[in-house]
Amino acid sequence: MPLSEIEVTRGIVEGFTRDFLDSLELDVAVAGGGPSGMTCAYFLAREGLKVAVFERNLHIGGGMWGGGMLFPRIVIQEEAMEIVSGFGVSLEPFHEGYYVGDSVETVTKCTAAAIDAGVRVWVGVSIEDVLIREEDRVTGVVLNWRAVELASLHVDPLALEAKVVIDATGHDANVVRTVKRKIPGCRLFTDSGDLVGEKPMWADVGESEIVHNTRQVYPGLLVTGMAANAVYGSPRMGAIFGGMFLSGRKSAELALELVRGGGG
Ligand code: 48H
Repeated sequence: MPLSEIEVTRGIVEGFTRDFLDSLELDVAVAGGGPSGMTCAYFLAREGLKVAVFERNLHIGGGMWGGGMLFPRIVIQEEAMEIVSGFGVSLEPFHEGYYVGDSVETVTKCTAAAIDAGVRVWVGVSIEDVLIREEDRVTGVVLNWRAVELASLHVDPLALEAKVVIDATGHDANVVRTVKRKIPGCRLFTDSGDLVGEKPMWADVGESEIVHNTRQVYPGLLVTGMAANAVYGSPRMGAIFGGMFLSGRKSAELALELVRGGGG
């Protein structure tokens, strides 16, 4: 049975439209599809929450692909083994308490596990702003195509609601930065009320602080992964990724509490 071009078009547009409309009211919107965002989304979807990841690149995986200086390997601590092995990734021991994994295998298996758990992933989409309602609470995200952003076209965005928003945008902490910039006098839940900024590399400290830094940083907005260290002023850690998975899981636990407790 031949298939006409307009049938191909119909298949794509109908499928996209149905799924996009179904994403307009989420439990949790995750900005960024790196290790922390994908892990967060995976654990939330496993609990039956409606969760979507919005990634501005056309691919998922964030900083994992490049490993350490383009050597496509990442280092994982024992504490995060359970999560990463749970995605089906095989890890090789190389030092007491530390394992090394292939970055391509880690990205692909972590992505497959998240999608199988029910996470909806949108690529090529930037979170460019947030919705703020109910006396300064983040209640959703404002989206645009990354291509529009890159071309500097004046195209107005669309928006959707989420009970909780997760900033998993890595080093730049883009969502938190947007909230800080757009709300006059905004005080984040940090000691100074400001976004402190990432410190130079110190792997042990960066890794040991990241789970603690994974918190609600503004009502309705949680921060995970490198964005958490950037917001709370902790060091970077190079190509050690265990903390990203542990932080992703912690942000899922916190988001679950907010959504289930009605605090979302
Ligand atoms: C949609 C966006 C937006 C936006 C950015 O950088 P990531 O991999 O982030 P993490 O925190 O999950 O993992 C960090 C890790 O990869 C890393 O960089 C490490 C360990 N560094 C240590 C060191 O010393 O350097 O992923 C963030 C993702 C990326 O894919 C971005 O494209 C995406 O977020 N993103 N997506 N809307 N506004 N901003």
